[in-house]
Formats: sequence, structure tokens, C-alpha cells
Amino acid sequence: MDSLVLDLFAIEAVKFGDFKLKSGIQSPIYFDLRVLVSHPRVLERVSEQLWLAAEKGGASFATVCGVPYTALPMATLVSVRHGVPMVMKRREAKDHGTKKLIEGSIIEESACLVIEDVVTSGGSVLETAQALTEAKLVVKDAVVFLDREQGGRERLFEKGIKLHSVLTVSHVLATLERLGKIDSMTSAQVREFIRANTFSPVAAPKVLSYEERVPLVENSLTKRLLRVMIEKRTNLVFSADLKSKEKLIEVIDSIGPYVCMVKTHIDIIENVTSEFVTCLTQLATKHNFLLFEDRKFCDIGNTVEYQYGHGTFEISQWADVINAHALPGPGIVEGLKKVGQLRGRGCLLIAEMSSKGNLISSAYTQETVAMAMAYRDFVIGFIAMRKLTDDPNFLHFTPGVHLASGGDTLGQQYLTPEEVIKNRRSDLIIVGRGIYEATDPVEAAKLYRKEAYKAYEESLK
Ligand code: 5BU
Repeated sequence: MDSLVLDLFAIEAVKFGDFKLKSGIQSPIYFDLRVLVSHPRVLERVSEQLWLAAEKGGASFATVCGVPYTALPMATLVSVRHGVPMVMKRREAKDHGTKKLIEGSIIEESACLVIEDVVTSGGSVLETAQALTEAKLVVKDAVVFLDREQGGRERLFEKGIKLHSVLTVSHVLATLERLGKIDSMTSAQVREFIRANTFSPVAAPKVLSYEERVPLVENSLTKRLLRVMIEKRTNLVFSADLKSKEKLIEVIDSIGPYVCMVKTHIDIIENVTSEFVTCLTQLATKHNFLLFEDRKFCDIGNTVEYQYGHGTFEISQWADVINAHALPGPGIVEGLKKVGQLRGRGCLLIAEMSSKGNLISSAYTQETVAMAMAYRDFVIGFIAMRKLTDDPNFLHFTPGVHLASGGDTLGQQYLTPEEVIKNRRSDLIIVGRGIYEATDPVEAAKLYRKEAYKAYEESLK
């Protein structure tokens, strides 16, 4: 790497002095990698290092895209040398014809590696990543030749992009000082400049407490649930997936004090009777929790209207909350809303799933969120693996939660309560086997409640 740093210095791709940056700030160091096009051998080495850095960082991608203009030749070399297709971002959308911002053949939902010459705040990488995302590509990794260490890496990380770099300013300074190209004064000056001009990470929106959310939410059912969560100090939903009615009633009665909601799969319970359903609703009143039937409706509006309002289980008569796939389109919400809204019920849209290999793509998730926004009077939130929107009206419920990570033999994948609530900023955890298969389900429910509530309180700090 020493010889590459020396070459950059020799061709004046890195210069020391007093330079006015785009932002207007005076800088004692300047990187100008545009000169590389006049030095093909150096350009070739820079490009190869970019490839190696991405590879070393574990980036996986199907296409590459250089941030215009300086990184375009670098991306081209990477593409040609390694046989990875490239897409190209325009600086401006064409004002005639297709208005496309990204040129090239796009394989929707495939990963694209963003290539950049220098990263300061990460703004240009983000701009390119946004255009790529709009063109239905997925950006998880970016590789930069030189990281100015001024906060870009952190900012990109917050947006879900991992930055891999070939060189950092510190490394360049140390190398040039060691090889006698700059003195220690210059090096110290630059270090101080970098320290004083670091972009702070974009503050993640503050997590609102349940109390703060109550007056902000429009739906009265959401308000009710939040109040239960506050009063009982619990964001735990029990997934009561037991087949025996007696066992189910027994478990629900014993863990009722620790949950804000009980989720059922009514069609797995043997010989369901109206007395059983009455018993369920009585328990909900006794322990002050809501009932959620995990029916996962997924049909045209007309059919779901019948399924929800009629049939053996008469779901709309007793379930406060139901859920639905967004797959059939808005008609499904219209159909369910026709039955549920007058009764004050609410619906969760399944925006993501916990099971391995599920076919939900990020574009599908985004469309689901958009659909929820359009039906906010009836859709109260999502089944999702993380927080999807900062809109306080929507509650995020995450299944696939277990204190022991791992999964089952049929594709379930588990996350811990802390990961779900604190790191992924979801609102509620859904736990089934972690509780009802435990030697002592009551103790297990208490533990899940404690862990998830603690994670929520910590996320407020
Ligand atoms: P478990 O025993 O905690 O693994 O049960 C999880 C429950 O959540 C179970 O009733 C599933 O039907 C439900 N579930 C899920 O696990 N993953 C999903 O993506 C969705 C629902 Br949607």
C-alpha cells in the first residue's frame, strides 16, 4: 500500500496546503482523484484495491455502480476486470424520453455495490444509493478508495449501508510522514482539521414513549392497546398456539396478567364452541388484554368480507385485531374494513415474515407500508421484523422471538426480545413456544415481559 500512497502523492491526487472545499471550508488537505484518468497504471491499481476491499469486507452484489463522475472509470475497470455488470447513474434525469436516472439492465431486487473515490459525509454515496433503490436495486454495501473519517461511515451505517474502504486519511498521513514526504506539523494540522470537521451522525428520530404516543394516535383501538401496555407495563403478546381448549384456557388465565394481547389461531383449536369463545373474551376482560386472531387473510375483498364476518369462527365477533397480507391489493383492506370498522376492530398488515426464505421483498414491504398509510382508519400497524415507519400511529409486532436464538426445523427464525425492541425498534414481541413450551410458562411469560419492557425503556434513553 505504501507505493500506492506514494504514487498518489506524486501525481498530486493528494495535496497539502490551503484549499477551499465545495462546502466553503478551508482545508489543509485536498484529494483530487480525478487526475487518475491521466495515470492509467495507478487507476488500475486503485480499482483493484477497491475490488479487494469490497471482497475482504464480505460485500455480496450482482452489479456495481460508480458515483458520478470520478468513480465512473473505477467502477468500469472493476466491472470489466471481474466480469460484474455495471449500471450507471446520471447526474440529472433525462428531461426527455424515459426520465431514467439509472442506465443499464436492472435485475430487480439484486444487490448493487456503490463505488466512490472519496467519502466525507457520505452524501454522494447516499444520493446514488437512493437512485439505485428507486430503480429497484438493493444497496447494502459501498466501497470507497479514501475515507476522510469525517462521519460518512457512521451516517451510511445508519441508512443500512456498510462502507468498506481501501485507505483512511490517518493511514495516508502516517505513511507520508513515515516516508518523509510531509512533516509532523502538517500531519498534526490535518488531524486537527479532521477532528474539528466531523459530521455528526444524523440523529435517529427519538423513540416516543407509549404515553407520548397516546395523544398522537388517531385510532381508538391503538390508543386502547397503548393504555393497556402502559398500565400493565408489558409489550408482550402471547401466541396461544395450543390445540386443547382446556390447556389453552388454563395457560391464558395464568399468564394473562403479564401480556397486553393474546394471539390465537382459532382453526388449530379442537372442537371450538361458542362457550369457548365466550370464555376467551371473559379472560380478556378479566386480565385486561386484547385478542388478536392471526388469520392472515389473503383473498379478494369480497371473499375476506365473508371469511371475517361469517363462517364457523365468526372472527369479527370476538377478535379485536386481525391481520392480512397486502398481496391481493387494497381490496382486501376494503373488504375487511367493511366488517371490522363499525365494530371498532383493527387490522395489521403483514409487511415482513420471520420464516426463512420467505418471498417478501423490500419493495413489497414498502408497498405494504404505503397501503397501511392509505387505510390508517382501520390498519393499526404491521407484522414486521423491525420498525418500518416513524409514524406514531402504527404499531410494529414482531414474531419469531425466543430467548434462545436459533429456530425450529420448519423455517422459523428467532431473535431475542432485546434485538427486536432495542435494536430493531419494533413495539411488541410475539412469543409462542418460548412461553407455552417452557417448564414453567408463568415464569417464562414474566421473563419475556421483563426483557422486552426493559429493552423498550432502554430505547427511550
Ligand atoms: P413461536 O412458537 O414463538 O415460534 O410462534 C410464533 C407465532 O407467530 C406463530 O403463531 C406463527 O404463526 C406466528 N408468525 C410467525 O411466527 N412468523 C410470521 O412471520 C408471522 C406469524 Br406473519
